[in-house]
Amino acid sequence: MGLGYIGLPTASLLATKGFQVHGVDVNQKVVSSLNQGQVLIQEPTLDVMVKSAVGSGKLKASLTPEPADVFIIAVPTPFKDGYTPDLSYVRQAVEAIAPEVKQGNLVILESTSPVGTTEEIGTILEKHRPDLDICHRCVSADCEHNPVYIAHCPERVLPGQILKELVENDRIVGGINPDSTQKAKDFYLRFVSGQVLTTDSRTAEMAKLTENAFRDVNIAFANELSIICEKMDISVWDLIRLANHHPRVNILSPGCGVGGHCIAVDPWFIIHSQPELSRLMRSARHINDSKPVHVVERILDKAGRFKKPIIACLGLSYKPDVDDLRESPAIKAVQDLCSRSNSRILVVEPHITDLPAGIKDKAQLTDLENALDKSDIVTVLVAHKKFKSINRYQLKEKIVLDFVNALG
Ligand code: SAJ
Repeated sequence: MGLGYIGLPTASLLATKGFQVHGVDVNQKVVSSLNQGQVLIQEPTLDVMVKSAVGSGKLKASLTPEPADVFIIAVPTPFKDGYTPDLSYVRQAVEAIAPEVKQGNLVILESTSPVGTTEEIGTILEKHRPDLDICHRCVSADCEHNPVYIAHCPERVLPGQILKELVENDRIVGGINPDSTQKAKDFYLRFVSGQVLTTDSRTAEMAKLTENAFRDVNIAFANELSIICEKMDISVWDLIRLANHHPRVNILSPGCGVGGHCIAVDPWFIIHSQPELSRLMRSARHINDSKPVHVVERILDKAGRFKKPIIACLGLSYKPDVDDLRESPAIKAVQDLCSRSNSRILVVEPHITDLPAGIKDKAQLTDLENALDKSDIVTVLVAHKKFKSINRYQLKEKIVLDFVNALG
C-alpha cells in the first residue's frame, strides 16, 4: 500500500526475490507508469529493478488492493498544523485493505508513525471487520488460533542508497503481540541480510522516531556551531575536521537547514506526545528550521553592496544528489530571498526541469555555466557532486557564499 520512495523499492525488491507482488497507489499516474515498467522517482538502479520485476510478471499495480498473505503499508505520515501527526493516509490504507484481510494474514506498518499507531491498525480492522480475530491482547507466543498478525517494521533506508540498505540494514520488528512479532520476523528474514531485531510495536515505533531525532539534534549542534563560528571569524569546516580527530567526537555537517520528509518531521511525533519533556528535541527543530533564514540574511548582507545584483543559487533539493524537493531548506531560502530582495535570482538544480511553485515566477532555472557566467554572487545551498568540480577560476571575480563546503 503506497508506491512512493519506500513502497516502490520494497515492492520491486520483493518481486525480484520471487514474491508475487501487487502494488497499490491512489495516484493513477504512478500505477500506469509502474505497469509499463517505468519509474517517476529518481533513485539509483531503481529503474532497472522495476523493469525487471514488471517484466518477470511478478509485480503489477492497481488503485485497489487484492487478497494477499502479507499487506505492507508504506504511505506518508506528515504532520498537520501545529505539528500534529497526520495519520489519515495510514487510516485510509487500513480501510482499503480491510475487506481483503483474512485470518492468518500479516499486516505490516512500515511508515514512520507515532507510538500507538500499529495498535490503532488493529482497532480499525476490528471496527470494519468484526468477524476477524485480531488477537490484540494475546500475550502468549504460541496462540492456538490463527489470528490476523499486525506488526511495525519501520523503514530505515537512506534516499540515494535505498536498494542496498533495504537488504543490508538491520531491521527492528515489533508486533502487537509476540506471535505477530515472530511472523513479521520470519517474513523479513526471507530477503534481509542484516539482523532482524525483535521488540513490541510501541518500542519499534519509538526506535524509529529516536533514530531520526538523534540525527536532527546532532545536525542542530553543527548548525549552531556554524553560526557561532561566523561571529568569531573561525572556519567551522576546519574546526569540525580538527575536532573530529578526537576518538569520541563525531560532529555532523552544518548546512542550509534540515529537509526531507523524515528528519524534519519525525521528531515532532515525539515532541507532540511529550511536549513538556522534549526540550532538547524542540530546540533542535527550531535551530534547524531557522537556518535558511540565517542563510538569507548572510546573502542579503553581501547583496546590499550592489544596486541590483544577480545571485546564483546552486542546489534546490533537500540534500545532495537526489531529486527530492520535499521540505527542502534550499527552497525555503530561495523563496525568502526572492521576497526580500530586488536581485535577479538564477537557480541551478541539475535534477529538475521545472522550478517548484512558490519560486517559479520569481527565479529562473538555468545551467551551471550560465549561472556562473552571469552572477555577481554565487551561493552554494546543496553540495551536489557536480558543484564540487567547479573551476575556481570562474569564481575569481565573484562573491562566493558556500554554505555546505562544496567548494572545499
Ligand atoms: N544534513 C545536514 N548535515 C548532515 C547530514 C544531513 O545538514 O551532516 C541534512 C541533509 O542535507 C538533509 C537532512 O539533513 O536536508 C536529512 O538528510 P539525511 O541524509 O540525514 O537523512 P534522510 O532524511 O535522507 O534519511 C533519514 C535517515 N535517518 C537516519 O540517518 C537516522 C534514513 O536512514 C531514514 O530511513 C530516513 O531518514 C527516513 O525515511 O526516516
